[in-house]
Amino acid sequence: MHPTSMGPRRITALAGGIGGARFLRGLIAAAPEADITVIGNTGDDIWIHGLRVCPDLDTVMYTLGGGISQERGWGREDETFTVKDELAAYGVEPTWFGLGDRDIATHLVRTQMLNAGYPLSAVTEALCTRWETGVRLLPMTDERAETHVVVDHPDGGRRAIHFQEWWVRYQASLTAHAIVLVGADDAKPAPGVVEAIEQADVVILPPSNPVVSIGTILQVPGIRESLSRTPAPVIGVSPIVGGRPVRGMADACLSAIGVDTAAGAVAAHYGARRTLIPAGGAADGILDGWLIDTADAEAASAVRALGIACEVRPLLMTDLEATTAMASAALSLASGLRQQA
Ligand code: FO1
Repeated sequence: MHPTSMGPRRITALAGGIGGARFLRGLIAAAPEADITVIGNTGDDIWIHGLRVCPDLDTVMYTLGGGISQERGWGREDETFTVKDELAAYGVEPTWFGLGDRDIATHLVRTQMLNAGYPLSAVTEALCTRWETGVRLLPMTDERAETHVVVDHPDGGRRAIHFQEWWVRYQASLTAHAIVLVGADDAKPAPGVVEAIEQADVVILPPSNPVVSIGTILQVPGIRESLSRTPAPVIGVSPIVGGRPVRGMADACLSAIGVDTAAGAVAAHYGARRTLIPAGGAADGILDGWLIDTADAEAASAVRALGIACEVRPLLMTDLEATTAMASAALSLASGLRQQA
């Protein structure tokens, strides 16, 4: 820990898509001098029309680079869908996943570089050069590992479909019996990921989907272990406010793994890194601190009883100022814990 007068120098955040990216804008504003590394979820990645699409990496890149579509939260601002319409005119499937014309340029560059043998981490670094995101964006792994969801399929029978088909085509309306990261066993953390976690002054879990974003990153062998080892405080921000997900369909994902859609339940699911309960034995969780919204204040004591420090703060990212306050609260909770250590 080499704290500058203004706080931590090295911050590492695990991030998914839209909620995580929005939080990162506040984190940058709250710690402008810090070096921020973002470990991005790649379980959502998919081959579409021969192009490799990395939705969560692109959402972070576009959001921090100022190119995101504000109303969609994904894809580009000022977007057109001429190619998508032309593909549909040819009757080419899938038509349920729309690639914008500007967005396609990103996927063309990525696909060309991957075909030339560059690892996804090098591709991501190259793409981010244009966007000047202000952070170092690392994929969780350079290997292919994609989230699939086991559903009762409309055509009958139970089968695994790609996360994007479940999320976009079916709007997560099909009951998810299991959510599986296909390829996880052969995946390893991308270059720099373990170091970014173990050499951080603070590790942050933004309010991303705890199952298909944060949970997916934790399934890459070695990443959860790094979180248990790092000397940095690990602080999470609840994605559940007032018993409901702030956006997206985290409730459909949480019920798939038998976790209640509640701020305290998600903290218990992540688990305490160091339990304060003497009889608790060795904790194998990842959290030292947890931010919950004022609407869930009654959950604070149960979270603390798990051995996780808990602060109650407004957690709705209504604007940059609100998000910056959330990030500052996470950083001050971390510095408080470091002083205790
Ligand atoms: N989400 C949709 O609901 N409909 C789409 O057609 C769609 C296309 C799309 C294209 C590129 C991209 O990066 C994201 C896209 N998304 C779309 C969002 C995507 O499903 C989500 O951003 C993540 O996978 C979940 O966080």
